[in-house]
Amino acid sequence: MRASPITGDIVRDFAIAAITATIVDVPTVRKHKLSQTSVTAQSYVIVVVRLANGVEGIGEAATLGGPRWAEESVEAIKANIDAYLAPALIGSRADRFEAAGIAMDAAAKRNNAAKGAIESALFDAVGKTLGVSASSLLGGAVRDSVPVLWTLASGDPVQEIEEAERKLEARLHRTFKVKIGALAPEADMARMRRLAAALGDRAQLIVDANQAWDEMISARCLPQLAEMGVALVEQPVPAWNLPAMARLRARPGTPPLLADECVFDAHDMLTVAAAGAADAISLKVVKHGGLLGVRKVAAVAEAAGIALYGGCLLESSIGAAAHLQVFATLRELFWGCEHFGPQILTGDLVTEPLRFADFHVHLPTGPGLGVSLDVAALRRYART
Ligand code: MUC
Ligand code: MG
Repeated sequence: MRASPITGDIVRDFAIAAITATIVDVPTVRKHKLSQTSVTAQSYVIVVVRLANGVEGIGEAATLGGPRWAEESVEAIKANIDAYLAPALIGSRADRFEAAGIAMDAAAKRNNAAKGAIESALFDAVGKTLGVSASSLLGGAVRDSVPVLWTLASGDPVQEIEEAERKLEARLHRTFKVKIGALAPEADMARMRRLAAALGDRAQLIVDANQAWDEMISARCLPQLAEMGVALVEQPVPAWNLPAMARLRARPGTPPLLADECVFDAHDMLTVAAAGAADAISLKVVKHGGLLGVRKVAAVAEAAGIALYGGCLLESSIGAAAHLQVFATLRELFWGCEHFGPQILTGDLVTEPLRFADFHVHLPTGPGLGVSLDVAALRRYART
């Protein structure tokens, strides 16, 4: 890191000197099962951007079950960063975030998780150079912590009730998102009834079907979920079926619907809003291509009166910190967030893990993303 001989400050030379991408695999504490995939480890691409002044910034691209939650896999993310996105940015200024986005969009269509990891690392490197948080570069924080939920996804209600009780006892989580759609609908309804009976008076329950149901199943099951007190239903039908989302929302007895896989960018958000297809939107760096993209999607949603939900893809503390830096700047974040990722991993990739307490996850206070890479952990989990 080059310091000025006069002021001692880090030289504000924001030129991007190098970008590296490393695939890592971190085991999870238990199997995590969604409707269309199941994992026992989380794979990420960890990006390190080094500036000409020697400062290094970090970012993370998360995936969930390879290219099965969405189309990006860590293998493709690393390949496209190395071959297309990094070469498009070397030599340009890291503090010109929108210009970096223009250059990345010219180099590759979509690839939003890859772009999001790089942009996060730019915010981290510039923040660390200037000694300010990424949130202060994004309009400034309006909150220092965010309510954080936990996801129940073993598929076994006995284990899930035990897990939830432990989280409640430890005052870590009191909203639980249940992954449904892998079982037959009737089996999922029976599972939800057991969870609601055991937890309903002490915790809030929401569900995520990850596109598994069709409109007919949804019309049959959504009123049942409402009767159980389920507060929010995420992406019950396939991402393409916005008319079904709108028709389901219009049916009496439907809980509020949360859009996830049907909104990747601000244009999708406008289309969903115009179709009346959602009550809330799950914001994610992997979908929106970075912190600036999250704010753009949030702005369209706010204009349409659609509530904000801080989404995740089971990121480690690196990706979770990136999300918290931008979530902290949103005036409203009605549904809190789901950045429980660091808690489901058997290890982490930062020197100081995020703080989870009083049912909230707390915004790290350091410069940039507020976290620092644990280089030994990166080596430990790197895919050889
Ligand atoms: C999703 O679809 O929301 C978020 C939490 C979780 O368990 O899965 C992710 C992806
Ligand atoms: Mg989802």
